[in-house]
Amino acid sequence: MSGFVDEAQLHAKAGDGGAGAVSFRREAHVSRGGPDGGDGGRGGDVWLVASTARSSLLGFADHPHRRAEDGGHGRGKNKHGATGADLLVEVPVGTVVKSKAGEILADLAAPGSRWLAAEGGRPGRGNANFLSNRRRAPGFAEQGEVGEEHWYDLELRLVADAALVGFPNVGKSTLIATVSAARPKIADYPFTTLVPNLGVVRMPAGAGEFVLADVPGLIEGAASGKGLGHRFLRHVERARVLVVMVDLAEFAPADPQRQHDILISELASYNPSLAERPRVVVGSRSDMAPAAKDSWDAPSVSATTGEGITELLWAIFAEVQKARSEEARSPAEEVILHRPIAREVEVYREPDGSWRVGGRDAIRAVALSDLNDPDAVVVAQSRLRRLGVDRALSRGGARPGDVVSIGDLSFTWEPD
Ligand SMILES: Nc1nc2c(ncn2[C@@H]2O[C@H](COP(=O)(O)OP(=O)(O)OP(=O)(O)O)[C@@H](O)[C@H]2O)c(=O)[nH]1
Ligand SMILES: [Mg+2]
Repeated sequence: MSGFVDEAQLHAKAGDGGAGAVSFRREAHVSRGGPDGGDGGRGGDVWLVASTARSSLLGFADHPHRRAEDGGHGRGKNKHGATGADLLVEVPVGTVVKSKAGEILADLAAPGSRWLAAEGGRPGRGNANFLSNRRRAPGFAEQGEVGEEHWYDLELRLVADAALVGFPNVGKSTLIATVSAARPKIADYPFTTLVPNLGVVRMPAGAGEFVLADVPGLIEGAASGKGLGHRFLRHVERARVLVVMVDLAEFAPADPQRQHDILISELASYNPSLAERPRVVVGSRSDMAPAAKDSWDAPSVSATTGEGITELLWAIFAEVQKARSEEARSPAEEVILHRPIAREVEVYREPDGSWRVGGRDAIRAVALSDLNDPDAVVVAQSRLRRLGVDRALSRGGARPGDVVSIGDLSFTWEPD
């Protein structure tokens, strides 16, 4: 239980692309043969994968760093560097990925959902690629691109078929312990349960199964932060069915109907759609309240005597099945994907009158190049032209002679 962690940070670092090689063939009679420097290998990606084998974000608590393998460098004789292996990072189903600014980037709600957290660097090309009629002995190759690197906030929102909601001490944990293999702590005081518990309930005769969540008790004001419930309401958000449990015991803090009304209004003020969620209402600890039970017309259970339990499970299961078949008709949304840098070329005017070119492909064209080698700069510039940088600059109003910066490269613009 203490191993449950539902918030963590992740630092994803993709592998760097390997550098291309500068090499020339050695031949018996020629002092310097043709270029034969091989390309580097691509850097590995970091992917997040939703897995049912993980139940919390504990693994990230003290170890947030995940790094994929770098690509190998190219070598002579046209040998290419090895591709860096991708790193698959398993996270629990229901993990939400947020940027440091709090924006939701991905929602890994289904088992097997994948999301690219950091893209591996592109490989550098070896000098064998730069042979041309004019350039017989290219003395340069490309650098590998540095792999992406990002910090994220991870947040787990449990995915259960049904969630038990009720005041503290009404018998939620006792119920889940009775009907599943879950073994939460049970005691006769409020807020015994401090973290959500999940249990799998198997229906008789192979009818099917469903996942039931026991979340910490809610009290009036929970939606605005009272008690413990607030932190855990997000685990209720994804449940297909809510099981609203009210205490029928004689000394319960409020009568059953009032408990019910408070619970529904707290759920609704946390997230209005929760009030519309299919729900099953049940009274608990019926053995402790024969008198109150008479005025209660919804179903009731006693975990102690077993009364009403089977009927309750069938009622929950029926709602779960209904919700599942509706979902099958309208499949859930795709994983939300966010790209931090536009792929297209973008041109901005700096306050000093110079120009800055943005956009991932343009920045890449420059990042791959060895800017100390004049030949390599020529290659980078022709690639920029192909990407439409010249066109974008003239459309933006740049004039020949203006200073243009792209990544680390600054030059005087002379369109041909
Ligand atoms: N007599 C009787 N006692 C019950 C029944 N169900 C639970 N209890 C007792 O009620 C007390 C509270 O039960 P829990 O299951 O811990 O209640 P909870 O709703 O999980 O409480 P929190 O985790 O604090 O929100 C314990 O002492 C249980 O033994 C029942 O059906 N009959
Ligand atoms: Mg409990």
